[in-house]
Amino acid sequence: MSNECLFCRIAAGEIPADIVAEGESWMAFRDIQPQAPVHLLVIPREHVESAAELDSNPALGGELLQAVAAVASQEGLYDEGFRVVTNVGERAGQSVMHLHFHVLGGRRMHWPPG
Ligand code: DGP
Repeated sequence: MSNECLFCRIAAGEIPADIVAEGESWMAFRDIQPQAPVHLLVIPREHVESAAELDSNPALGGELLQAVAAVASQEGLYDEGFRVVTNVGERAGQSVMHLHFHVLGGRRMHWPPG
């Protein structure tokens, strides 16, 4: 855990979040700046900077994607579809340097993204 890291502090319960589901290695909460009617963030409890680090931790990657599928189902997104995004690095739009998967749904999505 890093005291400097916002999502580490949310995972530790030091900063409140609207948590929708939790597992041993992960938690899912609502994004504070939602870009869709449903906008969740799925994060590992341990500090991992980005998806690039999953190269050396494929088991955690599997657990997080399983969590993504579970929370999407829980939020009722299966019928209409949903989008899963993870930004890697500042140039790709990552603003919080703790791995997170965005789970977006409840509206039509457009492609390509900006
Ligand atoms: P990204 O730009 O891909 O790193 O996404 C970071 C997301 O984190 C962004 O959509 C806004 C969200 N966010 C930032 N600060 C907070 C916070 O304190 N609480 C919650 N729930 N979400 C946050």
